[in-house]
Amino acid sequence: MLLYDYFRSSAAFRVRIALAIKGISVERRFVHLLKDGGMHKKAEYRERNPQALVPALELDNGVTLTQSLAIIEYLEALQPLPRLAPSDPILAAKARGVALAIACDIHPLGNLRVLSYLRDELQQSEQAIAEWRSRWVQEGLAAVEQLIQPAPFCFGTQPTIADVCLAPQLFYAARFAIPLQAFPKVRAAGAACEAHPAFRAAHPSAQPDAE
Ligand SMILES: N[C@@H](CCC(=O)N[C@@H](CS)C(=O)NCC(=O)O)C(=O)O
Repeated sequence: MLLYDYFRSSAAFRVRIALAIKGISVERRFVHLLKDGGMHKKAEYRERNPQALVPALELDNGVTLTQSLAIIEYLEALQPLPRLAPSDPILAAKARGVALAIACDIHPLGNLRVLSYLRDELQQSEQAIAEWRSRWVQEGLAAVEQLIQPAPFCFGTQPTIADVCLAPQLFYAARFAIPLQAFPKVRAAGAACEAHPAFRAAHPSAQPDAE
């Protein structure tokens, strides 16, 4: 399998964490989001992912999967253990709820294309963009704070899909100095992720394309 990856991409980071937890190794091709106007916007990549977003996972039979959570579901089906969805159906739905709160309702608002639109087309200042970024991350994480039950991961002693989405969102928050003091449970789950070998291996700073 071949992962189209970019070290700083939160969505690609999720897939790298899932791969590391499951011990699945893949080849990688790096798609730089900034160089040359964005390699993800070139026809060669769009053929694989018409959304022009990283990641994508090309399977050995030539089929390409898009969307990090769909890719992770595929990996879970391919190799069920260690599970990323808790076996208890209520906990599974809660973990998925947190994953979706992050992946659907927080992350897209801070994405490169959204911020570029604010900056370049709506002529917003860097200060306005920083406020936008911080506003949606903080509002989203305030809800996540209410939803998780860290022990020490979001829903128990093992990382779930909720942690797989939370850790990259916290990396993003740290990168832009977004304050997290108001979210002690989120910070506790984040600390558990930081100490976990799979999250370390998947971390942007540990990738071959890191800058
Ligand atoms: N919902 C998608 C989000 C993918 C996504 O937004 N990827 C970002 C990097 S984290 C990207 O490629 N951004 C390029 C852009 O905004 O132009 C997923 O989970 O895979």
